[in-house]
Amino acid sequence: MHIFSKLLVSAASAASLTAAEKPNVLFFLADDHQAALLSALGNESIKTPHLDTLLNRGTYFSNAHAEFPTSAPSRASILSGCSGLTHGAIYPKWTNYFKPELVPYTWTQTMKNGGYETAWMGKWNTNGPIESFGVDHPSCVKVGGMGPHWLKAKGFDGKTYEGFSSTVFCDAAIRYIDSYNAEKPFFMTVAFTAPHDPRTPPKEFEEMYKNVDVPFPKNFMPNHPFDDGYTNIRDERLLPRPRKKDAVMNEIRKYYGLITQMDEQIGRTIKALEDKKLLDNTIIIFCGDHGLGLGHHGLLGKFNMYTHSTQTPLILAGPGIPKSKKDSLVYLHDIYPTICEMAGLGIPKTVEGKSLASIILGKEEKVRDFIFCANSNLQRMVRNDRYKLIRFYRDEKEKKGSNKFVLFDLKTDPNEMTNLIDSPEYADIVKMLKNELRKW
Ligand SMILES: [Ca+2]
Repeated sequence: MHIFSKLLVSAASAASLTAAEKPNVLFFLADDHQAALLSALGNESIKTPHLDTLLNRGTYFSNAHAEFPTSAPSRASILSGCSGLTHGAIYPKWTNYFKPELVPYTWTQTMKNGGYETAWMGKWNTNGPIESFGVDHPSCVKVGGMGPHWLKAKGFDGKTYEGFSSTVFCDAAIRYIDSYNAEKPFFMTVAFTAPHDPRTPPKEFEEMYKNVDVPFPKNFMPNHPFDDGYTNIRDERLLPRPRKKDAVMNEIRKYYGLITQMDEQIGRTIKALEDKKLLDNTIIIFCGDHGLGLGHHGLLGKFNMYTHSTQTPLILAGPGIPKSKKDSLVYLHDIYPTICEMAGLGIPKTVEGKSLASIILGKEEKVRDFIFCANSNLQRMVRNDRYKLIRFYRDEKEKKGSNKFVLFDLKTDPNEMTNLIDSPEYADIVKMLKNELRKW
């Protein structure tokens, strides 16, 4: 019987998992990875062979949401298993930092307490020193939100490593795997800074897409149709307005280059696991911290409530995880409790996310009926399995944003182009969704 299957038979068997039986966990966290953007998900222009392989042997969640689709709040949610309204790290409001009282109950600390050796490579964008989050082995950690991809980083061995971000981080992961002594199971995170801008992939990967006719967003607009409150945020100023097709295509090509380069490093890391005969007992997770707009709705960033930005591909593969596609409504902060259940660890009471283990095993179809997302004080969203309501706010003090509601039918209009808010036949749906949003 697979470890995971055995684990779910009863609480007693979960508790009886020995250190040798516990699965290792390898978490690949990409930075700004757009919803559904993998070759295996139907985009024939992008090359993601290693992520495709992972997807084809695991469970893919097609509706995985970042509640606050920007790096710091999303990563704080992933680490704490909590809503941004609880952990507080919402830029530019709420507390602006990760609440210290949650630090003892973070994912990394919980895994360490449960007998795991914990390692972290790459981006650390959470308030507080990484060691205080129960990370035993921080290596080539890049503190902060963003920066050049060509970087220098200090390895766990004290040496300085230099190169392209995703390569440096995965080299550190491979060094860890090569020296791993299997006394304890490991929980390793490789937190990329790709495919976040600056969109400067290594030359080979830029050349790869130079003459490729990449798919142009179906919901491209030269400008967002109204002031959404984030018109002048940094991401949105990366190209002039109105957006021009050629310039947008160029951004998309370089974004693809960053993803393919990252995919190659993910492949090297998985190969290192295989060589060490650890692959069969390792759960591998992949997701972005949220998505991104690249010409979609006239946008270039993630500060919005559209699918391309609030959602990111989420894949889990490994022992006992069947090949499957799930459309259930999930949050990225569900991953932490899911892994706790799969590893036979207790889920701390502070965790607000829900374990997806029952969905993965086909025992349940959903763990919730609604998803809520937000960006600071200017945007709120609620959706169910079909309809999405977005509430835009006007900040009179800052003179930005619009006082406006938008409703989309995600089934008939997956590109979110037709606002149904004023159609009388949707009045009951609007009322119901507004009521849910009020309760949130
Ligand atoms: Ca990000």
